[in-house]
Amino acid sequence: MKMIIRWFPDSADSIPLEYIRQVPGVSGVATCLMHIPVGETWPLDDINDLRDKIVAVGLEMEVIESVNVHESIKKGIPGRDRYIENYMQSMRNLAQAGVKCLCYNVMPVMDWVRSNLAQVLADGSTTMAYHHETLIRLSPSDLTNSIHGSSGGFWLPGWEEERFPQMEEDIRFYHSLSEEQYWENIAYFIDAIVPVAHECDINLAVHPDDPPWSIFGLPKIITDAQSIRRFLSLNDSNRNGITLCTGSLGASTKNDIPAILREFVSQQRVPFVHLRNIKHTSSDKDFIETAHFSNCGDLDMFEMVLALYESNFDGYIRSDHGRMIWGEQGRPGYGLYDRALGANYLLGLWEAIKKLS
Ligand code: DNO
Repeated sequence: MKMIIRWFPDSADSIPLEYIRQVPGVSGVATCLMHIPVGETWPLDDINDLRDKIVAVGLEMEVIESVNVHESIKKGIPGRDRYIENYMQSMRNLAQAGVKCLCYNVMPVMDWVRSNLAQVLADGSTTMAYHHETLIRLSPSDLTNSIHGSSGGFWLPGWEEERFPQMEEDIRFYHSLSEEQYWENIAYFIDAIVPVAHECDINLAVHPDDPPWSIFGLPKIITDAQSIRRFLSLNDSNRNGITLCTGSLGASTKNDIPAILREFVSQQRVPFVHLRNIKHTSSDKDFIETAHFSNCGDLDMFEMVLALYESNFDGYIRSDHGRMIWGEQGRPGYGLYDRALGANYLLGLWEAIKKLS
């Protein structure tokens, strides 16, 4: 098991890489190229430059999060093959630079979403919150303004500005596409990329939908154990895996996360885990992101780590979104302090379970 931390290059992160190096037990970062438009090939030289910068401070770049999937592929429209070719070439280039795991998602139009990026908690820290009724009343432009306006000068990952002008039109497009057709479009993409993953020894790790239910009438296909089973059966290779995100799946109270971890880790289909905690608030569809410690949220992190350990998990874990504490300013969810606390709490659980086993 390797503990890593997500980090964004090109001044898109408030945290110097050297600080991440100082977090005990952290071996590397999950990162990405920020300057390549969605759908274009990631050039080998740029990937190598990024890796060299990371390796120079004593960290590894074995995980990429994410190479985003062009909307044409998700829509299944003419032109998608060019973007799939580019995706495959990016995979080859990443593998050549030493990348072992590629996290991506198949959420239409937008990546994860929250209604408030800086809700003040009783202890004075701030955190991200999701309030369903508030969110669904926002128009796409209200949403993009609120995401952009309150993200401290950064945009949320997957919320690149270039997507904004098409958002309303894209949402309308999906209203006339059935969920089955959406699955077919994704299957077409998976059929193409899994053989390349084999050829270049890279593990694909799709991220579940966040939140794990439909918003704005969009298809959301990776939301629970059954849909993960279906996704993995699109191609039975264990290169076709999942990023098991406890916070995304845990937003649905119907999901038994330790059972999900045990099922898919023991099948060797989980190369990457995002471990974070959430707490439901006014209803089952409303939640805040809490500190990692079990007592702070609804998810029992001991049970999560135990499930990983007992299923012989051997991939990458990252502590996930943190609160903003100790006056830190930075990307919502991606400050250093709370994620460093989280990483060390999780490493402590792992060490204790290992020694007691
Ligand atoms: C949120 C992240 C996601 C994830 C993408 C993967 O914090 O987990 O943005 O990186 O969905 O493509």
